[in-house]
Amino acid sequence: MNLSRYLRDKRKAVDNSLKDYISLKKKQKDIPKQLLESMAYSLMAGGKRIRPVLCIASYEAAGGKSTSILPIAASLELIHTYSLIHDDLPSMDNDDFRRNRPTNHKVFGEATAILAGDALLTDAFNFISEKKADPAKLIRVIQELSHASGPCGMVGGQAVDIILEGTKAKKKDIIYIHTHKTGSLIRGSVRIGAIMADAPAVKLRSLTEYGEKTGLAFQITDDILDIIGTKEEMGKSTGADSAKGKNTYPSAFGLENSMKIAELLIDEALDCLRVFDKKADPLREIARYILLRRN
Ligand code: GRG
Repeated sequence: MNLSRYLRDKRKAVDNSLKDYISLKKKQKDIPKQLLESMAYSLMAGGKRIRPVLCIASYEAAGGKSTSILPIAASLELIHTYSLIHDDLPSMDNDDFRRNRPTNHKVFGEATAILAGDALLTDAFNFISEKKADPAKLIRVIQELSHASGPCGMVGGQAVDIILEGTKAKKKDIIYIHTHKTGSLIRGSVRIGAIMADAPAVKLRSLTEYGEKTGLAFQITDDILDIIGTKEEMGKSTGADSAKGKNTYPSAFGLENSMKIAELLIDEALDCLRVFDKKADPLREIARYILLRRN
């Protein structure tokens, strides 16, 4: 299969769904103009759309056939974009540059940036609830997404990351940070695709493990790219982790070892897919791409 074509097509489909979302918001006259501009500024700033693409690929691997997964997949990008806006705030990572443009608070001010993040977070659930599908299944999806992004997931990981910044964290804490801050939403994206496709329990388990392993590998490669990548490739400032005293895989395990750990995780992720047929090829290729990515 041709991964570049697959990624391009799925990203386009996700972008169209996000454009529809923004158009719908523009028709809702009671949303303050500046708030909506701030939401759209970050949401439509590009980005790899890797979480929605993983959700779609998992849906297809589990036998899902239509494009009906799209609004649900796109809702993952609303959550992810909110997390980036908040992560960049002065009280968090204090970053000036993201997705090749000034960060949201640099353009709209801190208060509006916080509110734009809040709006995207809450609207993600609204977006899902509007979908015409089996209500019981949608409730499962909402549970997955709130678990993945809330205090047991992404927010929990971010909290420990911030609390331990500037200290030498134990390896187990770094693993907690990475599996929660980044891994949880990636795991959730894969699981949501599988749930929407009615995957049987054994396949859901394999896909969950695939999501856990690729999710951790994704954050390890992010840490590595912060050292070896360039600002142009990453669309954000690099070298920031060590300047801020962040606890990263390279800081705890060394750069070369971190690369080896990421490779091992990807091998294991591929192994989780052995019971799947060709329909899981996009998931296989995305796992390999995580190791080779430059942004
Ligand atoms: C609750 C106040 C409050 C804040 C939450 C949870 C959180 C803030 C932030 C954590 C999420 C975070 C920024 C994790 C880092 C993960 C990461 C690798 C981000 C970059 O993702 P990519 O590479 O980015 O997918 P693009 O731009 O391609 O979408």
